[in-house]
Amino acid sequence: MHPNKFLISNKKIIITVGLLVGIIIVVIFNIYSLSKTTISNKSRASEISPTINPCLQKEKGDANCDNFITTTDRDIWREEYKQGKTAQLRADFNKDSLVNYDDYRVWFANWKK
Ligand SMILES: [Ca+2]
Ligand SMILES: [Ca+2]
Repeated sequence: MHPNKFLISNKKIIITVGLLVGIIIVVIFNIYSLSKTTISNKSRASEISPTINPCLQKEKGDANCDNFITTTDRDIWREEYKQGKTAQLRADFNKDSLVNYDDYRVWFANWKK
């Protein structure tokens, strides 16, 4: 092998290795930033979820907290009205710690027939 040829092929090897190292660094950086993004999205979701009120429509008559005011909510009201003081107060729409006809009126006013 001619000494010049050896030098050229040596340079090629150095350039190739340099490129490979560069590519590996870029790939590792991308994987790292991707995993960081995923983790921050996850933690952001867990930060938000406790602040979401699961029962936004309760004061309008949504006893089962499904965000719809339906006859199911009226049935819950009826059950709790019968139970009296032992009721869970899921149907206490006006938040006076009683389930009575005031709550029924709240439900009826917001019920989409
Ligand atoms: Ca409901
Ligand atoms: Ca009430």
